[in-house]
Amino acid sequence: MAFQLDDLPYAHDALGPYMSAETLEFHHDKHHQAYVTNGNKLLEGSGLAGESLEGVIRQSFGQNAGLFNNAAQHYNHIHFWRWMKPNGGGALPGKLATMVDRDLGGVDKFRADFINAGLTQFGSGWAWLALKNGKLEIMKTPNGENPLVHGAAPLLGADVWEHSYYIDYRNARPKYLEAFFDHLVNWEHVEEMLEAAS
Ligand code: MN3
Repeated sequence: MAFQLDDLPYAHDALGPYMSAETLEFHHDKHHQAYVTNGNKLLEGSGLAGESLEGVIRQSFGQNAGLFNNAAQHYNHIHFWRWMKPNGGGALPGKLATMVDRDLGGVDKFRADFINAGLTQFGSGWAWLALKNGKLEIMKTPNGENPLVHGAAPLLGADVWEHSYYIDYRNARPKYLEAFFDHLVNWEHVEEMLEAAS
């Protein structure tokens, strides 16, 4: 199965003013495309070409760094585009809200801890809401790594590579993460991934 880049699920200028068309033109059309192009080259002859994307990620982790980085970033970005929507943010859907109260101390603490995970990820990486052993957890990972290789299911990820925010926020990663959580997150897609994982 070759990797392919799908179109964004909205127009490039649909997430303004929180994420600009210029950011999405670079991030989706160039960065994500590069993960797809390089991943396909590395998939050839890897012995994993028949696997699902998740299978490639799990089996290349710790074994084939080049393929893992590109395949994991492909997966992360497929969902990253769907984890955002125009006029996002707002109230959490019912099942997610109940589990956030139970496992993460309520939505305000979840917001603070998720943003803090993104702030304290030194260098490039991701902040995550994940489901592990039936409970919600906040995680952070370097580079392209994601919860799939840590026995967990990713439910929401914030890309904290500089390419995700430098055009719009320069070095202000906190402002980017606050805008992401408050104005961009597509909580319905998070709830769908929670349903699929539980
Ligand atoms: Mn990125």
